[in-house]
Amino acid sequence: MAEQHTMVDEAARRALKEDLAKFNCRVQQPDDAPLFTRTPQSAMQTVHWKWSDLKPLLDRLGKQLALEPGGNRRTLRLHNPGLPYGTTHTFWGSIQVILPGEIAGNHRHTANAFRFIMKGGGAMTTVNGERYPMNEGDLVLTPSMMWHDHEYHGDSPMVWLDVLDISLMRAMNATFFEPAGALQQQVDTVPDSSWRRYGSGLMSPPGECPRGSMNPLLAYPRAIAQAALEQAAGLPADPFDDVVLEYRNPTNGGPAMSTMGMRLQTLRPGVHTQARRHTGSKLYYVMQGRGTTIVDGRTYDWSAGDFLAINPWAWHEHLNRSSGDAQLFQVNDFPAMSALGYYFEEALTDNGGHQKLL
Ligand code: GTQ
Ligand code: FE2
Repeated sequence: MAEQHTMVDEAARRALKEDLAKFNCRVQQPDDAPLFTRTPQSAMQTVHWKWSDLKPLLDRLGKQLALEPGGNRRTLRLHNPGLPYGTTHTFWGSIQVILPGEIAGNHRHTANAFRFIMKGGGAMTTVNGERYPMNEGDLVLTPSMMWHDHEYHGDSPMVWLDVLDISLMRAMNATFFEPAGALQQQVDTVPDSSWRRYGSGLMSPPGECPRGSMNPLLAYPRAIAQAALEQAAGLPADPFDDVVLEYRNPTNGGPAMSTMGMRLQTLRPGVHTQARRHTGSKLYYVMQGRGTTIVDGRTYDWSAGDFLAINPWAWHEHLNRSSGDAQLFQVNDFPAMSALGYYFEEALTDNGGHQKLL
């Protein structure tokens, strides 16, 4: 009886399809995918990029690709083979190669961007008139719609990680891009004022009222991040990440950017973290050391210079296999997920149970 009812319903649904389509309406069809999945399903794949593969490719890009006039960028995109574009379904991670004497011209766009310097140093980036040096381990932000250009006068090619929330911006149909008339911006009289005002993270000039939830700080130098991480090593270990810190907006304690979260972590020798899964995606960059991340039962053995992208709701845990500290830089889309109320996480317990954390 129930079966017969289902067949009648299926026939009715198919019969309605064309009539409804005339009015731009439809009902769920028998062969449509279900409206919901019980847990997050993603086309994104876990991907491991090895520095030993990336290095020769970056050298080739530097030798063979020109920086087009008008300020284009020379970038190697970390492409996820499960997706039409992007490193994860929300952001693009790319490695930018800049050669001595080059200027990556001024422009602005809706996508939020940041640079994390991988190797070398000496380049300068100017963001809305503020000029910051970019050296290994530094993080420099280019929030949405801020003008930015880069300039480099070192003696060998320099590379940094660029991350932009392009896929999220596209999903929201909010793409704007504006090239500037001039190749470079005028630099302010005080070239690094956001850093001078807010860079200590502890104190800032009285009476100033930063604009809403916007982060007024554009640069997070390595020395301060490393000192903070060393201080944090004195805290009880984080069961999932050992020692981990978030780059924050110093004026309100929120994430440094509105859509993307950045973290720095140390895995001490011998550490094997507890497994966890969460909504949202992330990309790790291995700054130092050697270890293994187990993602949904598959092992990824990484060492310095490697990248690892982790898809939503995948179980993952980390092991440090080096005799010294391993250090990872991470970008995720948790601030965007949290702002929408879509961030959830679960821990795997010792007896194989799942414990809801958030
Ligand atoms: O440096 O401004 O990797 O606009 C992609 C788009 C870098 C940049 C990228 C960009 C930039
Ligand atoms: Fe840009």
